[in-house]
Amino acid sequence: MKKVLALTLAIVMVASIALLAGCGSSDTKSDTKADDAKTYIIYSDNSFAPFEYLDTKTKKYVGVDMDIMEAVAKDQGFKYEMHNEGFDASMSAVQSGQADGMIAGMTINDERKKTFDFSAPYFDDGQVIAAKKGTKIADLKGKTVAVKNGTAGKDYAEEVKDDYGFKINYYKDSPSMYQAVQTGVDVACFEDFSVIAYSIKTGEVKLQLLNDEPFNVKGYGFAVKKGQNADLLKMFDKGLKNIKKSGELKKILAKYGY
Ligand code: ASN
Repeated sequence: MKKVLALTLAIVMVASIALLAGCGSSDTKSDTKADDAKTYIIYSDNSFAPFEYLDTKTKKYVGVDMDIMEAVAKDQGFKYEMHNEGFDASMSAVQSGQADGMIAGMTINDERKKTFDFSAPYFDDGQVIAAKKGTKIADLKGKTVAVKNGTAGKDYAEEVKDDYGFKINYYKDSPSMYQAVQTGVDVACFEDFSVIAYSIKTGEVKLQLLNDEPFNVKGYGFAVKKGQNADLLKMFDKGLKNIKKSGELKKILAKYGY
């Protein structure tokens, strides 16, 4: 493993990928008529800063995803209700029809495309391994690592566990996973780069990254159940295109340090 890159440098890198993704052609307001009576139920993660997290002062969920959803709904003229229930819970809610859609820093990948339909990507990220200071990749052998249920990080850990020789403990949210590593229950955790980098930067998480570049960098997208809610997905895509073009998406990302 090479030396861990300076966080700021890597953040700039990820941010520039996101900005590149922002260069699209123009689009007009939706021709998919928003159903005035309908309030869409949208699920999200609950502790995934800077994409969604509870602002302890206002007691409201804030973050990149929360702002994108608000901007897109405003642009397309539809109503929605946000439920911040956790990542795995969001995927289950969409699959069971309890939720119409989800926005949760959700990585678009081929496996998920079998059961979800995704919007165009609005941000790019991959996973990293984080551990206490001084830990080396070789230290994972014979130990347990922490992953979050249902995530791309979990899938990646399951894929490489035999190569590295570790076992896996599963957690329901990111803070439980970080806590398990900080208290020494697990030797490392698998998390999205920009999310753990953000918490390391704010000082909330005292861990370091073991890989200098994120694995499996892919887009984040809004998702609906495959074959369902096509109108909602269409409106989301149109709204996203419009906020990319108007510079609003850039502003939202900048507000959270990208
Ligand atoms: N990027 C993660 C995933 O798609 C999402 C999350 O943890 N909220 O698995």
